[in-house]
Amino acid sequence: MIYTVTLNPAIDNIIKTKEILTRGKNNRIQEKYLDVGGKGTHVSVGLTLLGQKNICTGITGEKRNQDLADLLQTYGTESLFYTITNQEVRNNYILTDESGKGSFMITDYGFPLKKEQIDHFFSERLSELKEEDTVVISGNPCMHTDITVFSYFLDKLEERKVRLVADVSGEFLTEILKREVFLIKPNQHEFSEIVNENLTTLEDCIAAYWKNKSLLKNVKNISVSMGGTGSVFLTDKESYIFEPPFVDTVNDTGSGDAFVSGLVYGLVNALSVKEIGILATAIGAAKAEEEKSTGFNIQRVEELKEQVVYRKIGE
Ligand code: TA6
Repeated sequence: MIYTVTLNPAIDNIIKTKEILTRGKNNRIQEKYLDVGGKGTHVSVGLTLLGQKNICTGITGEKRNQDLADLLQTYGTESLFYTITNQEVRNNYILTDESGKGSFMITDYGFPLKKEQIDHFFSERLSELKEEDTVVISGNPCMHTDITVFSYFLDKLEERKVRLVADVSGEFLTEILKREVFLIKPNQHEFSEIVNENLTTLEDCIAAYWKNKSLLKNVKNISVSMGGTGSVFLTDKESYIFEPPFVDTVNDTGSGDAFVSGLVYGLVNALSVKEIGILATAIGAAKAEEEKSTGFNIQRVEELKEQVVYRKIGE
């Protein structure tokens, strides 16, 4: 089974303005929606759309948990979060317009987690975890969560010998790199931080991967994403560059998470690196064409797959 774990989920308030968002001007609203906020939640939605069974879980506040569950349900995704009394699902704000330049994200902090909550989360939601399961930790916990709490969570996962996938950043990513991990998906800035170098091209990322092999010794697969420029998928045996097709970007929030759902689907279903990268790239692009934070059109993914440009490194 695939479990997605979101330790700080949100409800996204998406606000689309009538005209291009401009400072010092009254920006009238054209449309507004509520949607799922992520990020593991988005991975679950992606997997569901791809027909892959998964469990969408994590920790959130009891207040508005039902609203979040209802939003997930609109994509056919069942969720079962461990909820904390007197806490609320945070609200994030996504501002979009018709500039085609992407969205603005304004996010709340959420609440910090404690060790006892991790224990309860495990006993109430993860008690059936077993060796062949994949756990996708996508999104950081609230930044005020003590790193020892996150490390404690990872210890507990390690005991179950699960396959770990992580899309986290900063000190949480540093903590992940101390463990055996099946896949990480840093963006170029997060990867730059890991290797302590300013990486500006996909080729820089490839070079940094080989230069920092000892630092990355616990990681089986790495996908480094650079937004519209593309991504590199790096393993010991083979590396590929993938460039996305051009799309009219409506809302790029959640594209990275949709991309991760493609990576996870591909790895779990033992697709080749080439197939995995093409699928994930097409999904990320198809998501950017949508108004909301999550979901994509599966037929559109099939069309876009034909337009993904890829290159095997060293050939
Ligand atoms: O990746 C998109 C997204 O999950 C949004 O839906 C939004 O809620 C935000 O990212 C949350 O990011 P954060 O880093 O605050 O967990």
